Amino acid sequence: MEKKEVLKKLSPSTNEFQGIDIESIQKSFVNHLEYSLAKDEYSATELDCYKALALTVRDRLIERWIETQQAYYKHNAKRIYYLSMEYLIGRTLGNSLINLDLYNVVNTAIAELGYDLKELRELECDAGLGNGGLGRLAACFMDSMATLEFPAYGYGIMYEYGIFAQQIIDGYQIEKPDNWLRYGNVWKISRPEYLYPVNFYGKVKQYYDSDNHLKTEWVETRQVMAMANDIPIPGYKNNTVNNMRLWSAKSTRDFQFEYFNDGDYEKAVKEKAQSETISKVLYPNDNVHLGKELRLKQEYFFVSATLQDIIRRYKKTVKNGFADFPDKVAIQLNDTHPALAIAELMRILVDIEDISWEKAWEITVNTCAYTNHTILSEALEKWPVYLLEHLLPRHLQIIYEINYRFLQRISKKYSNDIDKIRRMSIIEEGKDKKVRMAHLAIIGSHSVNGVAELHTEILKTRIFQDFYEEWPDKFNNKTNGITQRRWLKLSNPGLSDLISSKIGNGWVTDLYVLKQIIPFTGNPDFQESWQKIKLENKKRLAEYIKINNKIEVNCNSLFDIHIKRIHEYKRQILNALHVITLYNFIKENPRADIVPRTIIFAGKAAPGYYMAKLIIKLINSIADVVNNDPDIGDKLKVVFLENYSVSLAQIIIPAADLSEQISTAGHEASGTGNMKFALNGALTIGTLDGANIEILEEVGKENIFIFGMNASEVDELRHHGYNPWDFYHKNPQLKKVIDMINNGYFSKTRVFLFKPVIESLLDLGDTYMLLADYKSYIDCQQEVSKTYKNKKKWVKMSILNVAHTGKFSTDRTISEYAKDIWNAKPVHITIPEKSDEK
Ligand code: D6G
Repeated sequence: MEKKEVLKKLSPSTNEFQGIDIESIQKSFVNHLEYSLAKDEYSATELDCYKALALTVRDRLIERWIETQQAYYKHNAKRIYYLSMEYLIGRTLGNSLINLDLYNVVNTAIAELGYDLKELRELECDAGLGNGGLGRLAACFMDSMATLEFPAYGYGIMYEYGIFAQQIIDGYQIEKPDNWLRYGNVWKISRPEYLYPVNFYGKVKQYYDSDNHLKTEWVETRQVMAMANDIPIPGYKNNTVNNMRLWSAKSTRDFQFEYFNDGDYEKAVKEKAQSETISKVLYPNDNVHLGKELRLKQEYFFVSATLQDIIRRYKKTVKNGFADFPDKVAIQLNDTHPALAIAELMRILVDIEDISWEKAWEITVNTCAYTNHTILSEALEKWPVYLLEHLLPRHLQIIYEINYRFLQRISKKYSNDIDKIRRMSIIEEGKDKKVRMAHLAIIGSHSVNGVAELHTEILKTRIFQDFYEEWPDKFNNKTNGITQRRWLKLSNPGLSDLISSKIGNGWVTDLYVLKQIIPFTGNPDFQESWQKIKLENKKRLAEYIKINNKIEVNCNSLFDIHIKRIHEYKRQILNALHVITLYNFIKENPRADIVPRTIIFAGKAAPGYYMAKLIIKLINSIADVVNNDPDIGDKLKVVFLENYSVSLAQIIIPAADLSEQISTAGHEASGTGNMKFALNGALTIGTLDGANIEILEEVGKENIFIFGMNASEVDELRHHGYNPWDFYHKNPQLKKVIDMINNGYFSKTRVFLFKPVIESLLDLGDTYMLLADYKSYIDCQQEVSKTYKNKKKWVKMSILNVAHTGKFSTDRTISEYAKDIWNAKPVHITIPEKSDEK
């Protein structure tokens, strides 16, 4: 018998998969404790027990994973490749237990051994390989692609340090490195056999071969190796386990030897360390392009390794060239961060595979698709030409060629309309010439999508208007979503169970099923259970706040929550102005019957974003004054929770009464936090921005609190000259609030501390128009309080919000991508039946 056949015959999964009963789980657990971790009942720590449990679950993932990967080959399926620089995964154990339908069994099995599953789950580090919405979206997409049985792969970077851990010291953010792999990570399986060289620098050599064909080679490069690390991604109760492959940078043996041979040991070690810095750290910036060389290296490193892996896999099944490539491969670019894939695919096809430019271009465009995530100009990637020339000289040539051919077409069509040509060119002219990555992505893709209806409209009519006119069919909308497996079933078991007790479990794989709770909206028992669950969730959060912030909060107060990255356009300052307005009102009207509120903030600021860090300090300073003022008592509390993360969000969101989604209209592409809150029964106070508009459409205007200018009104006011001083002088309440900050009411020992905040609002033009929306926001907040007093009305609104969140599942989003962009078909995975005689 051949070696392979022997292996197959003996493979546990050929015979029978690992048991999923209590006894088998317990057996695996103790086996792992002993054989994988070398521990006994005396030496096993809690962390060992978490690991043994995670390994027990991992075994069950791996057998399904292998089955899944083999099935994709058997079906010769079209693969979907999701390329993303960020995956904000959070913890994996709980989610895997839910998706493998093992939660209850494992809970019991572990309890019988004397352990508490909830406690063990807490020992897992969050995988924080992302900044915010974009990375979390990628993680939700992975879950939905597996649940919908799509042959999908996530590709990215295995950062050794994820998003920094945030500490709040004296009200200020302090960043600490996130050394998340320190104690190893059970879910990460390193694959040193999948090792690809990635080239940098060097020069381009061109020559004519014996057939007089012009050949191009990229030579004298420096190499770094990319090593694969795989993380299994299970679908919900369907045996599919997809792969997420994240690359680590490793030095090549070659160049170390060079120095070793020269006897320069120190240099050899230094060079090794240097080349491995590529995958060391995630850039902690959300919605901003910094233009650092190392970041460009990261982008190319990940794109190059990924394309080599995709092509290796393609060649395993297709032997007759690349014509079928777009029928077998779909590449989705999550923002422009992986847009170099377009130039790299062209390089591979033309320079290495010897395919003509025209054919290679057709293949590339038909394979790639681009998702835009932002219209903020500071976030749009533009790489200096000199940097590309230095780091990736061949790619720059290719980009020039793509641009030349494109501009030829445009000039012919629009009879040399210079302005149009300048606007559409991939190259931005000027003192420092730059490559506009979004233009490269649009020109090199067959699909360009925005992430919410308003955002897509803005792409079509404003920032990419010329391209939309050229290719109206390329542009489409794919409203973002969230996975209900993590964001309801796992994080809010109380509400999940209540819902399922009435309408069954169908909502877990079809979120529209939640509509079936509508008939229970007016049912007093159902309402009472609903309120009780919310209260329990609030108590859990209150406990967390007590432990971490040493603040006692009133669980009967309205939990008003603003959690997301700290950014001026997200307008945490506007919320702070409301806090001070409330504070003043309580001071001035001590006897007024007000609705008590606990206003909770959380979020990280980019370490180099001065204003965002000052906003954190401002919130904490306001909290100090408010929380310690005896006139205020428990009518108002302000809490800033440190180190916002996926796991913390899972505690905060189920406890929310009110969700703050208050960005300046036209600035937040979609938002996904807004969806998580609605799914957990919080009501939204929001502007007509991003997906808030679609939440409004779904839940109805009577079940949401909308305020402020819409996107066109924002544009119009800007266009006609916005003067924040007018609003300041017109509104005494607002003036008082601003003056208090300005005069050091919240910074008594450093009176001028918050001057820059006030300057930005008054002297520097109030870019995000907080003052213009202030009155409308305050009025709307009053409406919120009034409504909250009517408990019956509030609970009905809460139930109706949940009932109407069906649209916001990533299952819907992914089905649309698969149909409209990828033309992908699901593959159903079956596993060997359990034999009875055993
Ligand atoms: C499974 C099936 C096997 C495949 C391997 C790796 O073991 O045929 O080679 O996964 O998958 P690829 O990365 O080669 O697709």
